[in-house]
Amino acid sequence: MSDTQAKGDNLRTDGNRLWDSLMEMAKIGETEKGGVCRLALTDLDRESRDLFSRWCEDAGCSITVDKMGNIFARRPGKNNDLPPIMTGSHLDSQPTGGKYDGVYGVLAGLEVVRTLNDLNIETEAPIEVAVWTNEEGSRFAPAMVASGVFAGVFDLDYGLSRADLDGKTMGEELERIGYAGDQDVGGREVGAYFEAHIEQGPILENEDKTIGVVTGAQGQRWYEVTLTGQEAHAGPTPMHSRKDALVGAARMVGEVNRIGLENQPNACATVGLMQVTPNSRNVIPGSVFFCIDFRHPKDEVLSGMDAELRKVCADIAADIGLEMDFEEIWYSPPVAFDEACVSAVRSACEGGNIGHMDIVSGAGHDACYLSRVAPTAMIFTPCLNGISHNEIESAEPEHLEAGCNVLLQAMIERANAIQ
Ligand code: HGY
Ligand code: MN
Ligand code: MN
Repeated sequence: MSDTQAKGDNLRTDGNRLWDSLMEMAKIGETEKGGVCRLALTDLDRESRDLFSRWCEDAGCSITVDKMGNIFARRPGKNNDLPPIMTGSHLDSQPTGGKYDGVYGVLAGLEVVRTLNDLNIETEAPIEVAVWTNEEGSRFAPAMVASGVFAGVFDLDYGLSRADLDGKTMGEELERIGYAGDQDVGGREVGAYFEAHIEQGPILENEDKTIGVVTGAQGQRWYEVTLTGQEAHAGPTPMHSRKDALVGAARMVGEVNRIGLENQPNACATVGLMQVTPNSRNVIPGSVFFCIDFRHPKDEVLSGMDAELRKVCADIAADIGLEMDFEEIWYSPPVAFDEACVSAVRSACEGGNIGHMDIVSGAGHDACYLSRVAPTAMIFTPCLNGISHNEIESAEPEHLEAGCNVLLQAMIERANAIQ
């Protein structure tokens, strides 16, 4: 490795190799509309984990798996007693997810390893590429639960006991797919954590910037609500005597939306999952289960939204005569990332003459929990029309390559590889 080559600014990853890996991984769980359905701990998730692990072993990494199924591909450094410089993201997807959400961060990490190999760069500290289990929070709630256990936010029993709507637990499913690892979860030092991810919103595209220097992420609150009224015949039952659980849920959905709109700019309020029982066209719904997702960058606003939601839901349930089980199942406060890591990302953009801007993440990421146990920052790249959590999710190869180059620079700087 010549002296000039060892200088950080001109190091480049192989964008074509990264793109080919993304397209290869996208075949696992691919959907007709060009997206992926690879729910956490399904056989397809196992297939993607196996492929990633094989690629990393081919690149000379050792693989460890912890008790939450988190995978760590480790590339040794000169001094392996140093805490690793870590990157990574997730391989699980939404039911109608895209090819890049999560996968990009995992394969950008692999591309960094492959590039370091190509250039014979030996970093001072070891490098690790992580795959975090169940980041999406789609099959199992809450989201980012496995990185949360790694960061000590949740205990292991809580994590393993998370169950899907069919009652299958994460622990059972980890065993079934062969990813119930033997390593303790977390409790070890991480020198720094960087996560590359598509923005999943329209800001970078609207501002015509290639990289988002992510300074933090907004807070989230998730709720599960079960309304119980009375099933009855849709014909003979007079309107005024009904206890219609779906009417109650519909009014509450309207209030969720109103609370979101009244806390602009920035508030987000969504009901994405609803189950109606018995879900028959001529039976008054006796029971409805639905989930609420609230977000805001300011904790105090999020608390205000929370208080208002609890009141309006109680009022609606009382008005219709419904029983209501209202549970807040998850609270993840707003996060500010580490100044030194954020500036490592920013200077990597400046060094590479890459258009960039500071941005706060609207989505949650495993980096939010890693930031509790390690200096952390994220690197965003644009996605077409800001659309994500949708099979049409799309990204430009050159943007993904630029993000990977920034990741390489930031990791090398922190791994103080340049002698
Ligand atoms: O919900 C989120 O923000 C992430 O996609 N888990
Ligand atoms: Mn993601
Ligand atoms: Mn996602």
